[in-house]
Amino acid sequence: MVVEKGAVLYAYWMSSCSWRVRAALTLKKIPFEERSVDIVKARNQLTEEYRSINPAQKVPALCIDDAVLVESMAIIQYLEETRPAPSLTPNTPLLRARMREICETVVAGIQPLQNVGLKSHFETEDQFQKFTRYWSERGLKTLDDLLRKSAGKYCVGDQITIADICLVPQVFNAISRYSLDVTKFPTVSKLYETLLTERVFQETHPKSVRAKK
Ligand SMILES: N[C@@H](CCC(=O)N[C@@H](CS)C(=O)NCC(=O)O)C(=O)O
Repeated sequence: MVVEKGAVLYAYWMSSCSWRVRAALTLKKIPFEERSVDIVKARNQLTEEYRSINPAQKVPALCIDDAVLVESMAIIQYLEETRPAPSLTPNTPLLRARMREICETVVAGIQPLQNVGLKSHFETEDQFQKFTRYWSERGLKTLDDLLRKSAGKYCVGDQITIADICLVPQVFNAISRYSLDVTKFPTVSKLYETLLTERVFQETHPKSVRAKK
């Protein structure tokens, strides 16, 4: 049995990668304290102090079991292996592959291309928005096609998996930060609406995090 010694999550309320880990911790009922790293205004991720926590100077980072872990998917995988219940992974190789297709599409195909850290590399806000909206829409279209093959009540069948943990924060970003019309992607849209009613996504929603501050 793992004895919990108070996990600390370094995160930002609006960060989709932070939301992934917050949701995994919540689903697995692991108590944690969230410490805010302001990645937008104060840009605290760029300090040397934070660099000693996460060499990539990004959120999230999780201190747990006397270790500091970075990269949201590595963190979630660690939690899956050390705290297997409830499982966030389907029980057949094919469904696991379906889950990973969805995760990769979000984690590698969308999120890095809309990350706030890219902004300063564009001459205007307009150019950044155009770039980011293009890649977000293209990724959402991919997700819609993939999800038509895998979805039940949730992204992969009827069990909440890591795919759902990746999907919800990304769709939230698409709507709230980039004003995309996600109803153009009906399967994504329907799943998102269903998932938002789940307690885990209500409790870990950026608005709930902000309200607690
Ligand atoms: N692959 C990383 C991506 C981390 C990442 O891009 N985090 C964003 C917030 S979602 C961030 O900290 N951006 C600030 C920056 O790049 O300066 C993960 O999944 O943890």
